[in-house]
Amino acid sequence: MQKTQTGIEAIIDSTTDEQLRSIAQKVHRKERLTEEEGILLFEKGELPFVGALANYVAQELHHNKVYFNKNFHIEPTNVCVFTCHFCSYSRLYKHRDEGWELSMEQMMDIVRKYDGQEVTEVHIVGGVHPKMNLEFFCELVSKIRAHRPDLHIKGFTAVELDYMFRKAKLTVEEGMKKLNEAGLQSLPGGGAEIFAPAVREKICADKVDGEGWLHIHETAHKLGMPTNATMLYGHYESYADRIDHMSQLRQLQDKTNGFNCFIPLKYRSGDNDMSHLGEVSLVEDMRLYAIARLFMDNFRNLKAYWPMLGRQSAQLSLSFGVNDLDGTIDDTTKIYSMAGAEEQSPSMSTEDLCNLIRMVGKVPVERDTRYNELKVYEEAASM
Ligand code: V47
Ligand code: SF4
Repeated sequence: MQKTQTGIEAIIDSTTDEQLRSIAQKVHRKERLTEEEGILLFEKGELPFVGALANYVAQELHHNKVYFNKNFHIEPTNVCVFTCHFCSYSRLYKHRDEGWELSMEQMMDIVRKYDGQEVTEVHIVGGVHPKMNLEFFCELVSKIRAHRPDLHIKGFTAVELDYMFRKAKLTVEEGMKKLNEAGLQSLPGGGAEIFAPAVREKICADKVDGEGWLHIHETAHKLGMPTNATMLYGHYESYADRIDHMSQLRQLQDKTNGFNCFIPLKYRSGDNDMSHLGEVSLVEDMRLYAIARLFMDNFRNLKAYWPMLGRQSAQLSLSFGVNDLDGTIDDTTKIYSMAGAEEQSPSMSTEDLCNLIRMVGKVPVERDTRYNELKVYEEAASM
């Protein structure tokens, strides 16, 4: 009688390339892939191969569950002292009349708009404004905390924090403690871009470097604050740069276990200094998600940020290792619509998001920021 094969055994058996077959066997044995193997996957791994392996790993970890959370964004300003060439969103201080600068009250009005609504998280992120300092943001965070203690406050990229702390003449640890005491609970993953110094020099030379970004996240982890990690891909970076970036994150995760999730961010070419580069294809997007799922073996959660990727591509990514679609989000984020993403006014109701997940045979699960499960949406009727 013929032995029944599991999905992964069939993949192993049908792979004729020795190197790829050996990688598939390692994935089956739950062994960590080396950097060389990661690069090889980018060079040789075709979408059906990496996709099937990534789907296997995601199924083992999460079965059919796909997570989302109910959140809203506050973007205090798009005025920024830095000049990242991929950024379509920021305006220099001297051109601040073209941008926005929200007052404390305007930001609290956004928070109050959600009174009585079932949101669990506020995500605060924006440009680096020379006049919005640590004291200002400690006050904002403590006001939000006082107004709505049940809301998890996730805020400020390492880039914003690095600038704030340096201006306040505080160490990263001192500054982080102040924000934490004011009520900040976790950090988003922005600002990581790509750590490789030569590429970083080309795309965002004047902001915190890779080492500084990692130090800020490590400090947060040590204080018990979880954080996210991103990688901006699809511009000048090589496959080796992508793997180097993911490897540095993997090493820090080994050390602290403080990352909640990994979020690859596709470079969008609308209206910025790098527009001539264009954008990578959908196949390359899916290959990247799949390889991230295989390489980042100590990150349980791989997030596709749908406002940036577009909802159809985000839906597709659920078959390539992704297990999280971020949030329902109101139309409060402008970072991607200004960079030419399909989602010009990104907002999705819980029902829309759940339907999108169900259409690919998965089960929508609402989570909180720390990935505690809040509600499993088994049936369409229970919304
Ligand atoms: O660091 C800016 C990116 C990031 C472009 O942690 C661009 O849950 C593509 O990090 N094309 C900020 N990307 C946003 C961010 C984020 C978003 C959602 C969720 C979380 C989280 C974090 O946006 C920047 C940069 O990498 N970005 N411009 C662009 N043209
Ligand atoms: Fe400023 Fe962030 Fe835009 Fe860079 S990506 S210019 S740090 S807002």
